[in-house]
Amino acid sequence: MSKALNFCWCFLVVLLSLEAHSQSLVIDSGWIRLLPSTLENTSAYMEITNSGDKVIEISRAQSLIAERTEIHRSDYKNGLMSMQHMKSLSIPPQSSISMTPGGMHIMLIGLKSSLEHGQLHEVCLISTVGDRICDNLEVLHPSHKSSLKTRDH
Ligand SMILES: [Cu+2]
Repeated sequence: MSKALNFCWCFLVVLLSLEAHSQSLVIDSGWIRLLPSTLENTSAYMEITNSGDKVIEISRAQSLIAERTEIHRSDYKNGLMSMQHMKSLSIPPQSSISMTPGGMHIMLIGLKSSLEHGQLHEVCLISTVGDRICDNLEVLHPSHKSSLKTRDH
């Protein structure tokens, strides 16, 4: 029992020190889109806020549930949607960037196992200076997400 408690404390200390390191970046309202299990890719959405006074450049995303995790932007051209891999994403000081369906998203490529509604999976963002911010995102059916949104606001 006390061993488990010690482990928890260690974990908390590690979490707190990570938090202090990248304090000015916050992830909110994150979720992972639930798609039919036959599909190997899906995307994640979130709101990223930079509350600091310097631009933060995010260079990549990470998740253990996919073979590759990339930051993408959707583009409509001639009525067709395509996706572009963004090499980096700048977040100006005192501002937020929203990743939403049809816009920017985190692409989870090659899911290692099928996702289920309600699961939580960690997704991390890594800045060009090596800061790392992570959040547990809930796997949601897109229609659940829209009902959540109306509940939140
Ligand atoms: Cu994509």
